Amino acid sequence: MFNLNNVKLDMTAGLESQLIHDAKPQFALSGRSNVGKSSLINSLINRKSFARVSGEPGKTITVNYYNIDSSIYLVDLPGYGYAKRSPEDIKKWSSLTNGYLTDNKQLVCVIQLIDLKVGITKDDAQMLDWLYETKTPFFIVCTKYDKLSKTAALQNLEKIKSHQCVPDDVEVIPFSALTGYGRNEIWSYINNILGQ
Ligand SMILES: Nc1nc2c(ncn2[C@@H]2O[C@H](COP(=O)(O)OP(=O)(O)O)[C@@H](O)[C@H]2O)c(=O)[nH]1
Ligand SMILES: [Mg+2]
Repeated sequence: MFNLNNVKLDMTAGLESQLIHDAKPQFALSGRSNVGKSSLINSLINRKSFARVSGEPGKTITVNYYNIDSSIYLVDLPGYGYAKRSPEDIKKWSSLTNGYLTDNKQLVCVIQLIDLKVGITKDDAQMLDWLYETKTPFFIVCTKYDKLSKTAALQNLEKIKSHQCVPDDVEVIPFSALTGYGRNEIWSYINNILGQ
């Protein structure tokens, strides 16, 4: 297990040239703006507000590298699907995201976040297709589990698992940043991948 008292934000990259290429394995969080990426990072590292939780979705277009105990990076990717984005910002999003995801040898796994209440959007489906086509290892975290009744949550979870863009062997983990539900399972899964 990692020493979670040893967490640093190593880089807030707004330019492709700032992307990190050192040897540490990277786990990248991908998802819609507002899906709960920053909240998941805070929960994983036991902090309330280390990663900025934004009331204004899609505002910052940066790739944020959280250095976990000098061992791995949790990488907060800029969110997609934010309707009010300017053409320049869309361009910036594309070049930064493509620059990050393309030929990234340190990228071990993508953690794809899906809002359990919203389900798989068109943008999510596009991302899932891309992950499948590029053979990028990934698993799915369904966020905001606390917002639904147990019955509705299970129904939506089944819908996500059986979606045509979700291969049968892909792990789907329900999670709530509010209660911490699913947090340990996500860490176990990460450690599993690392072979620890
Ligand atoms: N109820 C609930 N709200 C959440 C959860 N995760 C995130 N949120 C809220 O959703 C909003 C967006 O979260 P944030 O982490 O900034 O999303 P990001 O844009 O993907 O980084 C914030 O208002 C969070 O408080 C969750 O598990 N449960
Ligand atoms: Mg965020």
